[in-house]
Amino acid sequence: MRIDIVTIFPEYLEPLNVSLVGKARARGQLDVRLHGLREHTTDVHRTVDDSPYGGGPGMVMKPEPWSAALDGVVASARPEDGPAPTLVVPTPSGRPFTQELAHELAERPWLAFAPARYEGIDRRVIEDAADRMPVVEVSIGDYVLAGGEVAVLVIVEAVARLLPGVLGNAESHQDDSFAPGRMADLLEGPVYTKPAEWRARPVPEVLLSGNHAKIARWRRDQAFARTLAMRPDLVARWERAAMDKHDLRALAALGVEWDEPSGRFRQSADGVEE
Ligand code: 6GU
Repeated sequence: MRIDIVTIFPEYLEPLNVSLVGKARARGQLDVRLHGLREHTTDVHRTVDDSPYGGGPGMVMKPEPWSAALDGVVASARPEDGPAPTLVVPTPSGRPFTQELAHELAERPWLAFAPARYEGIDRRVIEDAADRMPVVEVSIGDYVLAGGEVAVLVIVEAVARLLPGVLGNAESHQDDSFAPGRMADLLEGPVYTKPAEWRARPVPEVLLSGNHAKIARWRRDQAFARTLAMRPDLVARWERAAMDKHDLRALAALGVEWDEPSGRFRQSADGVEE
C-alpha cells in the first residue's frame, strides 16, 4: 500500500518509523511519503492559514497550499497506484473511525491524508478533491484534538496491521475485539503469562488445566462480562445466531437475555437472573 501524508508538521509523524509500521515500511509492504504543506506556499512567510469568512474564533487553512500539495500527490501516480488516492481527511466532524472502516481502507492500494490544524481546511478544498477522488472525512472519537496528525497515526496503524503479511501468525488479528466475521462486538477478556503466581496472585486455574474446551468457554464468559461492564451499548449488537446454549446460560447468569419482540439481547430488568 502507498500512503501520502500532507502536513505542516512532518516531524509529528516520526512514530511511523517505529515498530509495526516502521517494519512494514522497511520490508516494502508500506510506502509512506510525507509532504510539508509549507513547501507549497508562495509568500515569504509561508502562510497556510487566514481568518474565517463570517467571523468567529481561530484560523482556517487556506485553499491554495492544499490544492497545490494534493495536485502534486495525484500527479505522482504510478501505474500500480491507480489513478488517484482515496483521500482521508481527519476531522472531529467526520464519520466515526471503526474496525470496519479500517478494513475498508486496507483494501485500497493508495491512501492520502490531509490532517488540518486550526479550525480546519477551507471547505472548497474537500469539494474540489471529491471531484477527482474518493474522499472520506473521519473522526477517531468524541473529543477534540489540536490537529489531525495524531488521528493519522491512529488510522495508519489500524490499517497497516490489516495488510497481508504485516502481522506475523503469532499476532494474527482473527481474535480482535471488533473483527468482523468471528464474533464482532465482543471485548477481549484478561490475559496472563508466567509466573503462575505473582505477588500472591495466582493465574486463574483453568488456564493451567490444559483443557482447551474449558479454556475457550472461560475466555468467552470473561469476554461477555467484560463487554457488559465496559461497553453495555454493544450488547444490542450481539446476534442470536452467534450464541449456543452454553452462551445463553452464561449470559443469563450475567442478567442478559434474548428479547424476541425487539430481536435483541438486553439486560433483564432487575440485573442478574436466577
Ligand atoms: Cl480526526 N481531528 C481532530 N482535530 N480532533 C479529533 C479527531 C480528528 N477525531 C476526534 N477528535
